[in-house]
Amino acid sequence: MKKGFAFDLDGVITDTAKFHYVAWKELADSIGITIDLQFNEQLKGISRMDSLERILAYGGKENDYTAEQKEEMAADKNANYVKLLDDLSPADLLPGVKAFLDAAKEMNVPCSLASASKNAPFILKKLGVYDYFDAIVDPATLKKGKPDPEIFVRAAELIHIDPSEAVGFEDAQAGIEGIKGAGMYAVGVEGNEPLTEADMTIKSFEELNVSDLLNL
Ligand code: B16
Ligand code: MG
Repeated sequence: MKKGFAFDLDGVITDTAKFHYVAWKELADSIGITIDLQFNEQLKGISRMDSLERILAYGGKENDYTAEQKEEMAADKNANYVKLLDDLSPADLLPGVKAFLDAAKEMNVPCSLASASKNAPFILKKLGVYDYFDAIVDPATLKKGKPDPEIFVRAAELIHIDPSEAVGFEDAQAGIEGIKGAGMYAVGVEGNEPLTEADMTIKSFEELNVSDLLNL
């Protein structure tokens, strides 16, 4: 029996990866590094600063900037990213997500958010689903990012269940590894790249039923 759900945000609830990509590409271009959509796959689920480090390493510029300059670059990227979120609305929820959250609420199943994004509360409010979450992990309080299981262990703790009693939803390979490392049941939401190690993979939440997941 499962008792609660832990959701990733980007790629699971809404597709913000396309906006992250536009904002990172602009930053990378400004320092002479060319990234493409294939490289962008590596940034999914990875924290803002770790994403910047990966971009710099990709361009062979990992030793070219001070910590302060990197903070500035990350802040510039985020300011651009947040501007791109301006038009985000409930219409940007991925297919089946709203119905799934409605069903979970109806059945009093606690839901927590396990996103690496520091913008997550803002995004959930824009999407009109903030109130569906009983808890949101603050990524600033974590020691390690995905694929470390810490974020998912915390997500279960915050809704007062054991990780083994939770189902986790993720679109990134790093996130699936985190869910499995925490001891949760992993549902992979497949986008462009196939996911390995997930207990179940889906294309969208339209394929899921809350009762079936609770009975796992
Ligand atoms: P922010 P998720 C992740 O969201 C994104 O997939 C990743 O590309 C991004 O760098 C990270 O959030 C941090 O986001 O810059 O908004 O703090 O998939 O963990 O929901
Ligand atoms: Mg994601």
